Amino acid sequence: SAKLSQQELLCQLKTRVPLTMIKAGDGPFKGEDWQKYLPTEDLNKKFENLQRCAVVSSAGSLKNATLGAEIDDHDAVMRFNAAPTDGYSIDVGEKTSIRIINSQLVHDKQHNFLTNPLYQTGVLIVWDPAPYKQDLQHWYSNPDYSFFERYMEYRKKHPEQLFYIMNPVMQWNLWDIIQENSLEKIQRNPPSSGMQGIALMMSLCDEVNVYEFLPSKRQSDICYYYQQFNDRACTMGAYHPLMYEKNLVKRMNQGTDHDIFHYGRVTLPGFRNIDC
Ligand code: NCC
Repeated sequence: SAKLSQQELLCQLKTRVPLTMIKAGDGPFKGEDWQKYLPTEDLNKKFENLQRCAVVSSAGSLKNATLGAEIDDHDAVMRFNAAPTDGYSIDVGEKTSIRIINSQLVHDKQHNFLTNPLYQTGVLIVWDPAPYKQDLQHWYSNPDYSFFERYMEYRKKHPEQLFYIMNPVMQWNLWDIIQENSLEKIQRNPPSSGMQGIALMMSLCDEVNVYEFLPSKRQSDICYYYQQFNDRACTMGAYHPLMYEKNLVKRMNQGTDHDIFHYGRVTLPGFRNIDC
């Protein structure tokens, strides 16, 4: 396939990966309970006109990055899964506006999702590794990790906190673009939470700074900034097509290589600022 220019690539993302959350009435998400528990407020209504946004990967290379003040200086900050700020704010900041979590975290008891205060700040968005482009009914009766019940429980306990379920169509539209722009055939596993979050923030913000998704000079085999645990696969990918995601983000980067090397920082334009 012909290699797309940066502009063409950005346009593909903008036109093919619109923000799509499950709404009451979508396919099987009908009936009284879903009516009650799915947010009625649009995510882009809640976050109208965000200017500068930060996406903070969970990478070990954020250790000793001292990027906290810079990250908190954004209008909105996105974090992932169990990534904490308490005790790490000098490196990663303390603001959390949106947290993307996978269905495994909601499902697995060990995370104490219903009660851990970590999850009670900002807007939550959960996604599940649904099968490739099946209809919602098929997914609903057979999610990768059954999380729908605990989602409702959480909503019951924390009715004030906005909490969305991502429509799987979004992750697979994104996957298509990653595959089309890679030289090899990649496995059909959904993009990482990080990559999904980047696309989502490009929908909401004028400009998106992504931290330590493309590793800086601090790159190491340490998996997370918040755990003593080494595994190269965290940065390079095993289940998720992380390496291909990172190549794509590198091609869309409007910042400098200096920014990547020193700050692990990539700068992407929001969809509003991409003319197609
Ligand atoms: O590891 P995880 O993601 O929570 O990390 C969030 C996002 O940060 C980016 N990242 C992380 C570490 C690293 N060294 N480099 C990075 O670039 C990635 O973009 C990643 O998506 C996930 O994507 O949902 C994932 O979730 C974990 C785990 O389920 C959760 O942390 C909850 O405990 C997965 N790990 C395992 O299942 C063991 C991970 O594969 C992907």
